[in-house]
Amino acid sequence: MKPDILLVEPLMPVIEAALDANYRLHRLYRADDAREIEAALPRIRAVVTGGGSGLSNDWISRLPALGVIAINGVGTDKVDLKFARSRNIDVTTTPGILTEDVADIGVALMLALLRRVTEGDRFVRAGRWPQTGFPLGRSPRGKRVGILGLGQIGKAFGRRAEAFGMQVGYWNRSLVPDCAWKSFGSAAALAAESDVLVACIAATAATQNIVDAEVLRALGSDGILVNISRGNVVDETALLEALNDGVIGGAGLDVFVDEPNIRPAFCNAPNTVLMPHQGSATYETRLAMGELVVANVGAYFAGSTPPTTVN
Ligand code: 8YV
Repeated sequence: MKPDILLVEPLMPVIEAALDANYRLHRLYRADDAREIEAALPRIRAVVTGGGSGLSNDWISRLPALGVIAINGVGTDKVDLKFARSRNIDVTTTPGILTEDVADIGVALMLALLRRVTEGDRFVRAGRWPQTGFPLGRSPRGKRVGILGLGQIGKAFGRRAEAFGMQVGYWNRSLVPDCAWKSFGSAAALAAESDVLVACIAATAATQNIVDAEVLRALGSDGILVNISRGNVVDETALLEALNDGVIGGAGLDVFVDEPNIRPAFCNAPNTVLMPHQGSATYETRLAMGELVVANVGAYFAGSTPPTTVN
């Protein structure tokens, strides 16, 4: 009999087919599978989930046979790694693969705001072009970009920013060796010297709400915030206030605290570009991520340590 796997989020059909070939898949996102899943809980040995969904300790506790949680992503903030280890559960991620695509979405959000791309789209569609002029945008050239969290994604964003003629600065938990970009002592100090502040930082207890009212004030009324990490690194209440009161100039957000049920106020906030968490969502990257998920799960069932175990 095929081993049982719980799938928390849908994957690309070709990846689900690869899993289907070797395992009995139980799809948590399909309401009509709920009763069948309940009956299968004691047999489930692997969970495949997304970085944004993770797996709660309550769920882990309901799965006595669980041996591996394969995350289709790099964020481990939604899985308690220590708790998983204490139950001898491997947790795996898909490192390296999505770096460039996530940085690209950050650039897309930045340019959309500086060059008023989504605003222009709405303007043309509304038939306003023949009637009135469209406001000038702003050039990225010569502007200062501040990267909050200089890991792989932060560095990839910095390389892109340099190609646009921007000056790059960063704040990171620790000094980054062999990095020519200017390091700042705090998020607020970085924001004060940035025209565009880009959150690329991993979500941990220490980074929750790191972009708070003080950081937003330091960014200033022409400043733009881009968030491509996790919603909870930004204090969303402070951000909505800052947008509505003109404390900052705009925000490009790919991630939110309560995805996919974002605060409705974001839809009416001025100068905002919103994306439904699409950083890694390209055909090429999701395929490569899915293949690594399949390899990790396969290694676990073959009795070896999955290649990209993080705990
Ligand atoms: C994915 C992510 O959107 O890597 C992560 O942590 O959040 C994203 O790459 C997600 O994992 C797919 O649900």
